[in-house]
Amino acid sequence: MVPTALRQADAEVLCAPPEGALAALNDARDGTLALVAHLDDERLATAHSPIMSPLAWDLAHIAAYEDLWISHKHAGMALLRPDLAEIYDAFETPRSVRGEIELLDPAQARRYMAEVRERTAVALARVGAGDGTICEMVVRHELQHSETMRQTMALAGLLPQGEPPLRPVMGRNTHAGTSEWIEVPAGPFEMGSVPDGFAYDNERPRHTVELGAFQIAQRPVTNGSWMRFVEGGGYERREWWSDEGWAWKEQYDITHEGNVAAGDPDAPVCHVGWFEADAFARASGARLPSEAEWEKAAGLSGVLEGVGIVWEWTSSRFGPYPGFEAHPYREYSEVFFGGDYRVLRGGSWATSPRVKTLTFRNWDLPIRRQIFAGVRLARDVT
Ligand code: AVJ
Ligand code: FE
Repeated sequence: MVPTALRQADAEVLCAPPEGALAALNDARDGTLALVAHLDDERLATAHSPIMSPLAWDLAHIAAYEDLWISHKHAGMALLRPDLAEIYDAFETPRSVRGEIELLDPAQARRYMAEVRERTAVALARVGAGDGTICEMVVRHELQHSETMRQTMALAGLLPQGEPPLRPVMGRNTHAGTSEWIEVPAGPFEMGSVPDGFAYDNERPRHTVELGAFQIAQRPVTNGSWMRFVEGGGYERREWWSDEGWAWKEQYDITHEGNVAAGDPDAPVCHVGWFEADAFARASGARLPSEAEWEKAAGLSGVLEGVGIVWEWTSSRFGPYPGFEAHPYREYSEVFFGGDYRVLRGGSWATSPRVKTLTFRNWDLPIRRQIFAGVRLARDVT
């Protein structure tokens, strides 16, 4: 398989011209509406999982966010529906309660999305897109929610036909599950996004990181390797698990998910949590890469294969880079720093190419398995 290269962060904000901004917003919207076109109102309004929102919540939240940032904050207009601000704010109304409160029904949510978009067009015609940062953030917000919605749909068995796409099968030239080790020599590298163009605040500032030599797997761990881990007592051998991971596994009776056995043995394993990924690595005499190691290796051209099929868990907790400044959306990153979140890198088949860059940082709790996440191993050089 051809090695996958991720885009570097963009040197310019893609949304800078206002027509470009509206076109990008409309493309994102086409994708959102197409994603849910096959679902009836009941499926859209149901909370399929306590850790996910009803899909109709995501739809109206996308609109509320757009109205807040473009018409209200950027263009100085009043909110279209101030009465909805609280229930469609991610912090005021957390996921666990979104299934229990009165929400807009799916038809109302679609109408709200359309009305907000009309106001966005008016606002941009009136004041322009500025340097494009706000519009780019709104576009990527909608695109990121399309992945969140796909997670919900995957849990509920509601993904549209053809998804997930046939996953690229990683090289059959080697025995399934084997992967070359790539050695990355010690030395400094520049981590994070350049100062120009759009990037999330947590990717900045770009800074020099000194790393020792390490090895990283050429390919992500496959379903076949994961099955060998399972059959070799992966979920029974205490010594492979961290204390916290073992406690979680015992309390919730965690075993491997059925889709691992059903998946193509040569395709990357998906829907594994951080605790499992960590145990798998220990069982393999390896460890997870730190996010700095991951970014350094992924930035070397033609080295890593299979990047961007599944998110890759790293050993790192989500935190600020030295000199971090929250901008412009304070609640995007800062409120998650210092928690239990672990960083994932690379993107998945469900991540929009616009979002998927070399420096993009995703994060989730170590118990979470709903994301399209797998593992790439690393190890020390001895
Ligand atoms: C970057 C995927 C962790 O879903 O919590 C969506 C993206 N932020 N709306 C999330 C996000 C606000 C975020 N992740
Ligand atoms: Fe959001």
